[in-house]
Formats: sequence, structure tokens, C-alpha cells
Amino acid sequence: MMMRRRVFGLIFVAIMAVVLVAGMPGCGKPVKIDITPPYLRDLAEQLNFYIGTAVGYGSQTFPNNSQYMRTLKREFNAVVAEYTMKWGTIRPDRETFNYRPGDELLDFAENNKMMVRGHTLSWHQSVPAWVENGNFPRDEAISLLQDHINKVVGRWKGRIREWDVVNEVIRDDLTGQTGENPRRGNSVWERSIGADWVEIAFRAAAEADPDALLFYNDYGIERKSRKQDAVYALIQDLQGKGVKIDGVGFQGHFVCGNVPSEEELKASLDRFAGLGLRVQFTEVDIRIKKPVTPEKLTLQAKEYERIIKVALEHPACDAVLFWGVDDGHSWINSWDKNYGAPLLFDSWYDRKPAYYAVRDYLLAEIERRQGGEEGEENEKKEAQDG
Ligand code: 9MR
Repeated sequence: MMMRRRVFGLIFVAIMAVVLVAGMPGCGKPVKIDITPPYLRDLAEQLNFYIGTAVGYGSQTFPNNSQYMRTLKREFNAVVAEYTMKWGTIRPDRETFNYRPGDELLDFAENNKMMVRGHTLSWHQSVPAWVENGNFPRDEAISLLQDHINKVVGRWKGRIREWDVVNEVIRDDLTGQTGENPRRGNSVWERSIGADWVEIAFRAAAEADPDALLFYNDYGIERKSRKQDAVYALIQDLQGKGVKIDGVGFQGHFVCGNVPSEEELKASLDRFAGLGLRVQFTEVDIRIKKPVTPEKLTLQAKEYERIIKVALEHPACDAVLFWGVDDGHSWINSWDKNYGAPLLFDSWYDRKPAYYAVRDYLLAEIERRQGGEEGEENEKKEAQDG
């Protein structure tokens, strides 16, 4: 009897959910979702490239939402935790270590042959209150930071290919005045340790996993700007001190219509690759000012294609990661309600023009490279014959 009641209860909830979704304004989406191959991940693999996404955690996303999971597995060959590997999740209070969501993502990635980026060992946000308000003296703050990096990197040693060691140090509002401090003051690490916390973090990560690739990650550096200059100077300074740093992540949080030109993007990658670094686009999304129209979605698709093109063509770049799978679960929705639809899949996990533009570009690139190889072989043959 109890069992039957529960079954009826579940059926009722399911029917209500369907009615609710169908009745929501703007929910006239046909149920048919395009999932025909080829898939981004298979094309990326043929190009020795990573097409990845940030992965949420909870009832609506990983690992519980079956549609989310299907799309994730089918389309991507790289993942990064959107928040579960940050301080806030891993160490909510001094005594609690919460590695489980990170463990789950790693198991999933390994089962599905995906590369993993680790994000992020230090940042001014997502710092738990006990750290933020701890008023730790310098020595204790250094120990805390080193200990955290040592434990987290150590726990997943050999399983995480690359880590964002330091995230977003440089301010957005630089004026160029002489003597100006380009670094954020609102960071607990900056306050309690001082500027050398950045090298302390990199050195700790290198020690904990000498084989992991170590990245500096930031936004607003995708075209030449004072901020980009300051990041460049910061990295040069680290290199001058003999600190191991392998790459720079260009987050790529863009507004539709304002994505830098191909030349600007390329020049930015070139600039940092010139320091001997790897470069990647690590958190790409292109938010659209509402209302979202077909014209804006077409423009967004062109801008996504531009990013993929620049990344694929660049010898120092082997990855583009999007900051989320679908529009329904993007951070943009809560961050600024005037913007939306930033990703490749809509809220129904259906492919958007941006998806097709990225896929078409990958397909064309495979053809170009095959054409190139065949061309080279023909040339060799002709030379031999002649
Ligand atoms: O998208 C992330 C959001 O879900 C989290 O609540 C937030 C705080 O942890 O961080 C967001 O991701 C940020 C990323 O870690 C660093 N670059 C900017 C991203 C958007 O804010």
C-alpha cells in the first residue's frame, strides 16, 4: 500500500513537472532535440585538441541531471570543476575537508577519457569565512596557503593535468598612473601575506606535483590593455625569480558584439606564448544583451567560431573550455539578469547556432589538415617520380 502510494506520488510529481515546464513563458520549445553526430569531442580528438566545459554540481547538474550528463559525456573531452575544487567547497571550515565532489568529477572524467583542469588553488573569491575573517599573521597565512595547495594537489596528483594556481590577481580599473599598484587589494592573501603570495603559491604547487602544468588564469586580458600589460609584467617577474609557470589561461567572458577581433586575440596569445608559455581559453562564454534574437545568436555563433579558429591555429594552444554546458545553468543568469544565452546549448540542451559554427569549423579544419597531408604526400611522390 505504502509502495503504491509512493509510486502514485512520484507519477503525480512527474506530471506536475511537465505541466509546469510546458506552462512556463517562453517554453514553447519542441521536444525534439538534435543529437546527431559528429560530436565536438570526437572532432577535437582528431585534431589533438581539447573542447571542454566547466561542470556544476547538484541536483540540476553533475551528476544527477541525466540530460546534462548525456550532453557532457557526448560532446566534451575536457572538464573543469565550476566551483567544487575551490577553497569554499573543499575547506568550508578549518576542520572539514570536503573532497568528495572533486573525487566524483575525477572518476567521471577518467571513465569518460576526459582531460581535467584543476580550478583554482588561490583566488580572492570563494574564500571561506574562517579564512577571510581570520586575521592571520603573515607566517600563519603562508602555512595555510602552502598546506592547502600541498593537500589538494597532492590528493589528486597525476590525475589533474593542469592547475589554475593563481586566479585574477590584477585589477580591472588601472589608470596607468606611475606608481599605481596593479594588484587587487581585496584579496585575503594580498592583505595577510603581501605580494609574494603568488610565487609562494606557484612554488607550493610545483613541489606538490612536479608534472602538473601550472597556470595563471585571468579575464579581460584577451586584447591589449593595461590589465594585460600588468599580467605580462607579473609573469615576467615570476619567471625572473625562477618560479615554474607553464601557461596562462584567457578566461574569455565576453559580451556578444564585443569579442576581440581575430588579430587582437592572436596578438594576445602570441604575446604570452612569446614568454615560452602555453595558452588556452579557459572559461569562454559570450553573453547576449536581452532580448535574445536570431540575429544576435548568429553574431554569437560567428564570435565563437573566431575563438575556435584562433585557438586551433595557435601552436601554443591546445584547449578551449566553455564556462558551462547549457544556457539554463550558466552563472550569467544570476550574475546579470539583463544578459543571457551565453553558451553552445540552450536550456533544453538543444544545439544553438554557436554549436553548429564550432562544429563546422572543427570539421573544416580536419578536412584542411587532411588535404594538407595528402598534398604533402603528393608533392613527395612527384618529387620521387621526377
Ligand atoms: O561560475 C562560477 C559560479 O558558479 C561560482 O558561484 C563563482 C564563485 O565560486 O565562481 C564562478 O566562476 C568564476 C571562476 O571561478 C573564475 N572566473 C570568473 C567565473 C565567473 O564568476
